[in-house]
Amino acid sequence: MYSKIAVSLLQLSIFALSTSSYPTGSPSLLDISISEITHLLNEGSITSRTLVDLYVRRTKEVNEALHAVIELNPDASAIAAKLDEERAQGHVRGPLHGKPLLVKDNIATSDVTATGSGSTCLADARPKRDSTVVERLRKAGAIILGKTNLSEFAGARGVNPLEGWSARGSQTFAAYIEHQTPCGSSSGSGVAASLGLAAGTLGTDTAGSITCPAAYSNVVGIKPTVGLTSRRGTVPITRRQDTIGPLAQNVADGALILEAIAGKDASDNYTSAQPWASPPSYLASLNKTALKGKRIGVTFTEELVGVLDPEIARPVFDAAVSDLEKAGAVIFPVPLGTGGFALDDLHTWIYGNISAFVFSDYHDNMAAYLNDTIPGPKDIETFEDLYECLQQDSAEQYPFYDIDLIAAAVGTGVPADGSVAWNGYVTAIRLAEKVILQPIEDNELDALVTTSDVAGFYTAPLGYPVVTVPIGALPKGANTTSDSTGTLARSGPGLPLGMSFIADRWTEEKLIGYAYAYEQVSLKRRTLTPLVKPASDLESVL
Ligand SMILES: *[C@@H]1O[C@H](CO)[C@@H](O)[C@H](O)[C@H]1NC(C)=O
Ligand SMILES: *[C@@H]1O[C@H](CO)[C@@H](O)[C@H](O)[C@H]1NC(C)=O
Ligand SMILES: *[C@@H]1O[C@H](CO)[C@@H](O)[C@H](O)[C@H]1NC(C)=O
Ligand SMILES: *[C@@H]1O[C@H](CO)[C@@H](O)[C@H](O)[C@H]1NC(C)=O
Ligand SMILES: CC(=O)N[C@H]1CO[C@H](CO)[C@@H](O)[C@@H]1O
Repeated sequence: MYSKIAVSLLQLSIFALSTSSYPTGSPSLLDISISEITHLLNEGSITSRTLVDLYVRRTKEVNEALHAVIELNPDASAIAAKLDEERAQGHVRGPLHGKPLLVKDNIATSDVTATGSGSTCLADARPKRDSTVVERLRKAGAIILGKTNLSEFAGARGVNPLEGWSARGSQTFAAYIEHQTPCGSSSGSGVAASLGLAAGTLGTDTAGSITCPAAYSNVVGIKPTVGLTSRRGTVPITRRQDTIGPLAQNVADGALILEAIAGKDASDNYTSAQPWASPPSYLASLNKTALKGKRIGVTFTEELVGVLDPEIARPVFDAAVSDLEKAGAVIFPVPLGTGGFALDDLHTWIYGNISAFVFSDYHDNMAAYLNDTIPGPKDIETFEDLYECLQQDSAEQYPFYDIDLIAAAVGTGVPADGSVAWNGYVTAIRLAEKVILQPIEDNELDALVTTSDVAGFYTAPLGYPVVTVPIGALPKGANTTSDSTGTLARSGPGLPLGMSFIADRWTEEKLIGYAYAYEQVSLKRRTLTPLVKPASDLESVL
């Protein structure tokens, strides 16, 4: 749920910071945009079946090393053939027609793949129907290729499981430094988007789970306003904060996927808060001049950089700020708001107040999710059944990996609709408003820009949207650090960095525009080369 920050030294990994190794000439799935794929499909150079075949091959080439994908849908090829047929007959459903996408393992599908949120126990319970977001993607012509790995239960299983680890998919690694943390919890979605294992992916976010993995995997992540995308059929933590959004190679692809999944849904009443009859077009936001004259607050304070060495990281952020200026933004260096308190205290209090409602919400929201599933041989009908199974199923590796957060939810005596939960929620919002909203209001900002870790945490209770874009990587000389078990490198030269655009609820339209304008000036994604990347590519079929 929260990215854990621990510092310890790992053996120095040797690698070279490379300049661009992005393919020139023949297009590559590492780099191609969805609209370029559309062009190839329309001119008949490739088919969706070919694409499915390529993405499957690419996944197999890297998955043993990175564990980004949990399960592939064996029917994807047949679905692609049907969509190829539709295209041949002149019926194109829209820009996602025939595009293979991967979704996080906590997003329900009623196809042959399981939905487990990384848990072998939960995977046994079969969703009765597709989640709303998957329904929308299929209607738009997308092919659901399979499920991506994640931090089990989106980080809400226990305290010691590492980010990107799940019983169903094992440890996800990101591709840019050796044994790199993918961050969590949409770990596999970030890695898969980055390596072109699909044309794009879906992730979910409760407190940074799209924002952080996007940054660590050198991709764009859009965390929508809570209520812009329906959560029906997605494994919950708390509906007050859960949201579903895309991770993609570029802002335009993210906008395209978001446009397909956004909208009202009678089965998720948070979506009724949308201030329009239907959401605006996010493709229409893609305007290179979107930042011109816009007041952008930037805040890159020391604690924002977490385990990263501030002195080493700062030039990367400074260069990003210069690019914002190049794109026409008026820059205001602003600190995060503190309302006169220490930021550390605010962090602790927000965390504490979220804890006052998150477990009771988890308890109730999970019961509602399980109501829409059909129990399998493990007979999981209730959250309590799940809790029992987690302790007994050896694949879950309990007690080596704890289940403390599930235990807290199962054992909560706090009613989700009672005053303790409500008070915690309202207090968390008020505190987070001091940090994020205050500097926006005081400086009349169009958006606030900060590091992805900070953006993920402080926007969580507010339900604010966050758009994250690659800005480069930690340079040579950065310390290599790992988690306390030495499993995941959390910092080191070549670690991708992202920056996040934040504003009030329902402002995706402008944030996507700003992110796009910055991206077009900076084009940082292409300056990083993954250490592990798939070999199969379009040149073999074009
Ligand atoms: C929203 O939906 C949930 C679950 O379907 C329900 O418990 C809650 O009462 C609804 N709230 C409103 C304001 O309708
Ligand atoms: C892009 O934004 C500018 C304002 O910054 C506006 O004048 C222009 O019409 C927009 N272009 C498109 C294609 O929407
Ligand atoms: C909630 O926030 C208040 C400050 O507004 C703080 O005093 C309190 O300790 C926090 N609650 C928890 C459970 O951390
Ligand atoms: C790397 O870590 C060491 C030991 O913690 C510290 O002394 C040093 O300043 C760090 N290097 C940089 C570049 O920050
Ligand atoms: C598609 C794929 O490779 N899935 C693998 C994910 O990881 C688990 C655990 O290592 C394997 O059993 C799956 O085959």
